Amino acid sequence: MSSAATAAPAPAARLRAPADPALAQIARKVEAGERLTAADGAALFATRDIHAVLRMADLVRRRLHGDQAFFNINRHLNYSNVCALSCKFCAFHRKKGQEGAYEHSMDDIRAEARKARDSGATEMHVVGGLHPWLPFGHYTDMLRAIREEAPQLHIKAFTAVEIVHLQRISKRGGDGYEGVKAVLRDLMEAGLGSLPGGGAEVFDDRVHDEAFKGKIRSDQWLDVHRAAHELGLNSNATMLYGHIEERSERLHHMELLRTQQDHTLAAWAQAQGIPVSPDGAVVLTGPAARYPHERLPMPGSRGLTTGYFQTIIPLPFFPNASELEHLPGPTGLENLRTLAVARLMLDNFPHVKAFWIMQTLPMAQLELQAGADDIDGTVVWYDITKAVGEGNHQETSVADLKRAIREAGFVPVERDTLYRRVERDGASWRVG
Ligand code: V47
Repeated sequence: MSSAATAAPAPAARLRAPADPALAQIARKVEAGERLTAADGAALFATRDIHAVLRMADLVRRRLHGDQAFFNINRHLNYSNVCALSCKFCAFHRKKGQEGAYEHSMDDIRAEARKARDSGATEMHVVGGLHPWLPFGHYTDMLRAIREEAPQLHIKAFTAVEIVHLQRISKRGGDGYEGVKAVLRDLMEAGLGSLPGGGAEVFDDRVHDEAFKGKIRSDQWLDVHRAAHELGLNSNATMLYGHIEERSERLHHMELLRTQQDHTLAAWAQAQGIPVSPDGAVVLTGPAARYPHERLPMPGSRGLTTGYFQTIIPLPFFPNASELEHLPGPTGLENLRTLAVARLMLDNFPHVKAFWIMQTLPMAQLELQAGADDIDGTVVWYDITKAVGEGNHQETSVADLKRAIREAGFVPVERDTLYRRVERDGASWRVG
């Protein structure tokens, strides 16, 4: 199979000795491709030797992806901001009838899909609030409308909390896990191609109860993604940081994701001859000589009968206009460090995304050198977070994305949602 992920890897590299002796053993583990513990993660967060942390993350990133950096041509569609919840960190939600509340009509959605198709986009990322009274059929109609207008477009839609909301309103298949699966099947039948990583926030009950009470908890979020994976859908995971959570809670979040991914990838790893440690750890790492087949899970990989988590996306908290506006939000250094720690701890996630909309493009460029291999895409419209003074037209051209990637020292690779290389001739494209 030809794919971006099977390109020749960078040769195995050695790390310069960290200035902080507390990092020496961690650096040795990273070089050897061994799993890091939560205590290692805490040391990576605590050290003043930030350069050593970034170098370790860069080594892992280059071992997986060489000098490739991924982007896509996509469009985000926030179909409605009307939401039954009132999460404190969120400036997007409105109540029905409140100033600024909106619901895009089916005609608007069709028009967006046509624009996406005509501009050669490969993906439509569709999420919204938990609308209190739109019926389930509205969501399947929305997917069908997009598919009718733009059959080639991959539809990545609905965060886990939206899926649970749809399960409740559809009353399909009961309240539990089977009900989630029934809803996902209906959505897949209507055109759903994968799940985005949103709504995970931070997997911690204290933070949940303080900042996003009413949202599903971590176990339900993880179950929705497990159900999606069992049905063959790929998905992503986010982590919203820099608000009221502790760094230890970020590490716990990463550990829960990592454990679930271990279970998901176990059969694939065995089929590929990738060692699975006695405690079940599947570490995706080089050098390539240790992995004679494919080094990364990709659609169609041998032994892969389910979907899996593709990408971890650390999201820096934007305080503007939220109920937590008094908080300062994370600094640039904290953004770099958190992304690097995510690359190091989430050793079984193929990709780490620096979402330029929230990180900013200059920050995403730096993060490519700190563990990120993806910066998301052209986006066009984005309503969930806005840079100060900006509206929801937040678009970057392909030329700017490529320039940012090249300037950071990497080779831009256009990918589709599933990280397959895209071959393009203007607005027409195919997976290579
Ligand atoms: O779920 C909301 C977060 C997420 C704020 O899967 C905020 O490829 C920061 O999930 N400050 C939506 N973050 C975005 C998202 C996403 C983005 C790009 C790519 C993918 C992917 C997923 O944004 C929400 C929530 O966690 N969010 N408010 C805020 N004030």
